Amino acid sequence: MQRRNFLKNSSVAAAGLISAPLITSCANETSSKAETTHSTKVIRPIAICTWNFKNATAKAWEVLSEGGSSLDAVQQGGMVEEADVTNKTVGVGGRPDRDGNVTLDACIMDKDGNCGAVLCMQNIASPVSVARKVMEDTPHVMLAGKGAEKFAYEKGFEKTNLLTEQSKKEWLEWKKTSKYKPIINIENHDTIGILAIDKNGDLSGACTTSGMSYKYAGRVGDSPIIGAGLFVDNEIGAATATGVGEEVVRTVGSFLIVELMRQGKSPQEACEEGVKRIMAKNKDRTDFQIGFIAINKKGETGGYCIQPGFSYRTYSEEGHINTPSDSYLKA
Ligand code: SD4
Repeated sequence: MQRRNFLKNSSVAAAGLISAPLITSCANETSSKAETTHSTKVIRPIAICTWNFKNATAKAWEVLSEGGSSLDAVQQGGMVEEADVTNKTVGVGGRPDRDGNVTLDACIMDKDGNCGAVLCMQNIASPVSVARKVMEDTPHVMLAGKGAEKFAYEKGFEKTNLLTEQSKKEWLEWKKTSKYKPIINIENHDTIGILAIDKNGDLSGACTTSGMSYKYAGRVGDSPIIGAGLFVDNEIGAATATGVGEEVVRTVGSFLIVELMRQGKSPQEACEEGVKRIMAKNKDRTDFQIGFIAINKKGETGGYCIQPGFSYRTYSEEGHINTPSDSYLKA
């Protein structure tokens, strides 16, 4: 997957509000049927994820197309990225914190509003799967740190070294020049948030990440926080976020997107409005990135980002589609 250096975009001048064109282009990679798509198209079952996680949506679609539940689809899609050592922001191979420890955040939410999350968990390869166990096997929603890890072992998860040689090398390089300050979005990051609607029309979502690269030890972003990094309301729709978690937490971003859909906005309009609200509170800043994706009960999808370069991926009977999202800041 291509890394995105959003800092390179930091010189981009704020262009003011964009007059909200809906998604206009996409590249269909496996099917000749779908050459274009737009956010008002009704398609389900469907899986949608942040960025360009092709293998994750393919896995989710495999589950959905065999009649599986959206919950299984989002978990299994998320697990694909967690296991991919070349993805430096999720699961095994994720970048460590400033002390060299890989700490993972994840959450999952189902059609009935059940949810589970793990925060700042070490040594476990699939935090989204532990989050599901928290949801299903405990009366709690969130387990953090050592407690989450202990719970995972109790549930049969194996201890795994998450820091690859490559990630360690990059971290040691980074330390040579780092000022050791919590500068927001100093490094690239590409969390997976994944949403699905199954053949019964039921929605689920998951979000999994190693969080901001080289973060302070103990830092937790939006990704495992229900309402911030992910929200599902089976009557309305679902949303998930990627980018600087602090800003998403401040605005309870994913909940906001779902509520905007409840008020009648399309997924695309809701994502745009969410991003614009965040920018309204950060008028002078062009140096950070947040993207939302959303799906509504009908199966319409949308995505929007502060910075250029964001895309989201869907997989449905129309095939595998990567849709570049419009951005608040135009290059
Ligand atoms: C976080 N939102 O920990 C996550 C990071 C992310 O793409 O989305 N990276 O703040």
